[in-house]
This record gives sequence, structure tokens and C-alpha cells, in this order.
Amino acid sequence: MERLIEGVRQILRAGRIVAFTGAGISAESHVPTFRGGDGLWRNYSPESLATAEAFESDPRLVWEWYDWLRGLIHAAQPNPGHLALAELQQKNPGRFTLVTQNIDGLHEKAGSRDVVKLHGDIWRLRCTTCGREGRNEQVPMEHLPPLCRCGGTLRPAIVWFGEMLPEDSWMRAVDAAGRADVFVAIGTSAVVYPAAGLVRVARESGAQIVIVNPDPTPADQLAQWILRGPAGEILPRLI
Ligand code: BJW
Repeated sequence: MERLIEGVRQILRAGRIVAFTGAGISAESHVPTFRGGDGLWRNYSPESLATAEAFESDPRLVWEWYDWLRGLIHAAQPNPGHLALAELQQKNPGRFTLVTQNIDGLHEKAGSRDVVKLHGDIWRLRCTTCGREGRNEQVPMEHLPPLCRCGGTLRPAIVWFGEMLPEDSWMRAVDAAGRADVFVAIGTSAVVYPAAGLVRVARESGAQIVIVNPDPTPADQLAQWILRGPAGEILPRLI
């Protein structure tokens, strides 16, 4: 492992770096991942909570779930994996992009800046009637579902299944992946598209692909470097 770590340290010294994170990076901050034995979805089908249809049919039920999740995330602190990525950005100004699928805001809490968020932000709410969007950090919410001043129902500004990713974030992510010299995929099962497709975009554009994950993923077949283990232990060793 030490030789692999040293090899990745070497390739991180020059060129453009993209770090692409998923729920696994927050696992050591006690925010559960989605899939797997301890995953959030082991007892729920994602379709019953993470779709616009589910929200339309029972906004209160969906909000009870997200209110609980917001409480859990609110109490969470960034772990050494988040902090290592913030430090990597600081040490490599102008040649580091952080793209995340996470909605928890822990990268910003760790000091990362200009985070490209593909699946939205649990701390932002959007009105399903007038479209107004804003930050809201109330935990727990006073009223479920929360209402907009126009009277419409507010929803979390996150991307559910079947919804488009925010266009500006997606364009930035594709551009960064296409220009990366090193693309590090951390703590993602790499099964949710189009985000998972960024690994291939980077690879086909000539980037070295590094995976940081304790378990195998479909993206492993595209990678030259596979670092098996928890992000909170591996990432600090790369700096
Ligand atoms: C550790 C660790 C440690 C543990 N250290 N690692 C092409 C093919 C098939 C389907 C599709 C396709 N294109 C589109 C689709 C449909 C769909 C999709 O991908 N479905 C597949 C699942 C089959 N995609 C969409 O619907 C997307 N929209 C879209 O495509 O729009 C166009 C369109 C419109 C209309 C019709 C059709 C298409 C939107 C996707 C939105 C995803 N949203 C979610 C939920 C957000 C809300 C919420 O949080 O509740 O985002 S899904 C969920 O999965 C969440 C995550 O961001 C996302 C990715 O999960 P992630 O981060 O990889 O987590 P896990 O849990 O899967 O994995 C954790 C990993 O960490 C594991 O590998 C562990 O081993 C590892 N780990 N501890 C490091 N300590």
C-alpha cells in the first residue's frame, strides 16, 4: 500500500486534479451511505422517498425523512478525509476542482471552496410553486412540510431520481473531468448516472484514475490506481 500511496502522491504533484466524492467520504463523520449493509436505503426503497412523485403524493412523509436526515447531518463534523481535500485545494490553487454528489455540506464545513455540487444541497429549499430558492438551516423544521411565503410547498433543493442535474454544475464537472490529469473518485459506488459517467469522461480524456474505497466498484475497471480503505485514513496520507 505504501508504494501505491507514494505513486499517487507523485502524480498529484503536477497537472490538474479533480476529486469526485460520494457518500463514503462522509461515512466516518457518521452520515450513513445510501447503499450497502449500513446504508440509509437498506430499509427503504429510494423510489418511495427520493423522487418528485413520492413528494407530490406525500410531502409530509418525505419531509419527515429529510428533517431527520438534516438533524443527523447538522450534528456531523468533517473528518480527516474532508480536511485533506480542503488542504489539497489550498496547496494547489488553480489546478484543483472538487466535484461532489453529496448534499451534506461537509466539504464546505471543512474549508473547501467552489465545490461543484451535482445533486444539490440539503440546506437549500426551493418552492414547488414559485421556484424561489434559499438557504434554511432550521433543525428541526417548525412545520412539515414547510411553506413558502407564496403559500407553495417547499422541497429540499436536491436532485431526486428522474430529475436533471443543475446544468451549470454538470457543465463545470464535465469540463473539469475532461481536462483532468488526475481524477480521484472517493467513496462512491459509481452506479448513479450521469455522475458516475465522469470517471469515463476523465479516463477517455487521458487522466490517471485513482479510486479510494474500501470496496470494489464498477469504476475500478477504469482505474490505474486503487487504494482500498477508508477515505479518512487514505486521503491524509496523499498530502
Ligand atoms: C467508503 C467509506 C469510507 C463506505 N471511505 N468509501 C443510465 C443507466 C441507468 C440508469 C440511469 C442512467 N442515466 C440516468 C439513470 C437514472 C438514474 C440512475 O442513475 N439510476 C441508477 C441508480 C440505476 N439517474 C437519475 O435519475 C439522475 N437524473 C438523470 O439522469 O436525469 C436525466 C433523466 C431525466 C428524466 C428521465 C431520465 C433521465 C438523478 C440522480 C439523482 C441521485 N440522487 C441521489 C439522492 C439525493 C437525495 C437524497 O440524498 O436523499 O443522490 S441518489 C443517491 O445516490 C444520492 C447520491 O449522491 C447518489 C450516489 O451515491 P454514492 O454517493 O455513490 O453513495 P453509495 O451509498 O451508493 O456508495 C457509497 C460508497 O462509499 C460505497 O462504494 C462504499 O464502499 C464507500 N464507502 N465507507 C470511502 N469510509
